[in-house]
Amino acid sequence: MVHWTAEEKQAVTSLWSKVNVEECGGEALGRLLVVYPWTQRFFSSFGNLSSPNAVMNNPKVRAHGKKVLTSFGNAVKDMDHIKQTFADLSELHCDKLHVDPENFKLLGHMLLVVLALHFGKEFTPACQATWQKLVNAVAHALALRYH
Ligand code: HNI
Repeated sequence: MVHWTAEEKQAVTSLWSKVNVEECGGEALGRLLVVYPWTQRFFSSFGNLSSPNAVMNNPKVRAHGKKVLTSFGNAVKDMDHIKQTFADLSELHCDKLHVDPENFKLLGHMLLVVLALHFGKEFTPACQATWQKLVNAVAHALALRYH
């Protein structure tokens, strides 16, 4: 199990309380689809993904990004039980959606980019390191069903 110090928990919770899940979730998922275009294959029902602008302004991308980041927030709420929290979603993404688990890491990177851009100086190196640890833990939890 990943161990979290009180400072790390504090760093995660305090930034999270200021995150706009719709904006940041939509932006993170949009960037994933733009930077790694092969990930678009999972979202063929989302309509127009024909250009970076189309992706970033697509309401379905935004709505799904919000859903994903809201779910990510469950990791923030209970940082000591991340594996349990994502057990069902790991099963869904593996058995039903067949999402390659590498994509969970890529989305985690995109989320870090979005947080850095939104929070600027507040996203300190220590804050970055802690969020890196958190996105890694969530990606790992989501991938467990594949092992
Ligand atoms: Ni993901 C559906 C959470 C990463 C592809 N995903 C969901 C749902 C949640 C969710 C919640 C809705 C489940 C339901 O309807 O019961 N996804 C998460 C989380 C992460 C993540 C927390 C990582 C932090 N998902 C990804 C990635 C991909 C992905 C990286 C593909 C690149 N997810 C999907 C697809 C669906 C999905 C596809 C179904 C979409 C739909 O509604 O058709």
